[in-house]
Amino acid sequence: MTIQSHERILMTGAAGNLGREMRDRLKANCAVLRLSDRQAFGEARPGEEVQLAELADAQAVSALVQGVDAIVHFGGISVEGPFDPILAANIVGIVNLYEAARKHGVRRVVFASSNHVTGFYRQSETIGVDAAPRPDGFYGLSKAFGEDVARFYFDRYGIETACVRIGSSFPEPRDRRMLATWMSFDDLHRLITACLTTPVLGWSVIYGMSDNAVTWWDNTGARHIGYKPQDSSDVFRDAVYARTSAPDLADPAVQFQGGAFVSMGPFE
Ligand code: 15L
Repeated sequence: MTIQSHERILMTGAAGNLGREMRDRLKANCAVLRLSDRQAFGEARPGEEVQLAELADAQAVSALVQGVDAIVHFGGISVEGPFDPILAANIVGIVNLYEAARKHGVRRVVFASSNHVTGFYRQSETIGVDAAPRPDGFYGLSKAFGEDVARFYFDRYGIETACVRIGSSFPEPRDRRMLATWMSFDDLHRLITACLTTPVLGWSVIYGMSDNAVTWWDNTGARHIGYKPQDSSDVFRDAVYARTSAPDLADPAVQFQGGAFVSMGPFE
């Protein structure tokens, strides 16, 4: 059962892959779900508000955050690419979001961080939630910055954040790497619900993954969040092996946890 813990939750990135999946699920967590993205994505449905905003626009973000009591932040750029758009949406954007949260008294944020914060750890390693960042590109760097911004706003202003280092949240694992990194949409919603409802969140890091037999991440240090995955990539394993070839161990995408992201770019 999902606990309706909040009156009004803001979800940014509502038109993105995960935003679209979480839209209906998150309605169980609040009386009103405020949805935002940078471009129009349709009308509000019952129980929703729609408010568009560019994350780099501080005034628009302030108006967006006014009146909500928690934020689920999926907005911004979610893949590796050139620095300038990442600077605007993920770096300026995250500061704008926390400044708005401070001004309007928002107490809790669920930040969609990414496994690319630690993408340069090896696939033969298991790391915990306290592993030092080893970003694998501009995107991973921007998420590491976002985690630091969240930590500063907790230390200075007491705004609690879960930095969810999401693995690969797709309908099913697309390749052998994702057997380790996969998280079902329902588990993502369970994890967000846990972050929104645990009594004391503080500033926390947790890896967003299902209960996969092969894993590179140990969430033991985030047990206070109370996330219990109920799905597993294991049911897809035979099919994934059947349609993919054996990994080339000399390929950086196979050596490092970030997969193909570790060798994207340079972009000019
Ligand atoms: C991410 O952070 C991306 O948003 C997503 O599209 C996937 O590429 C995922 O990481 C992954 O590492 O599989």
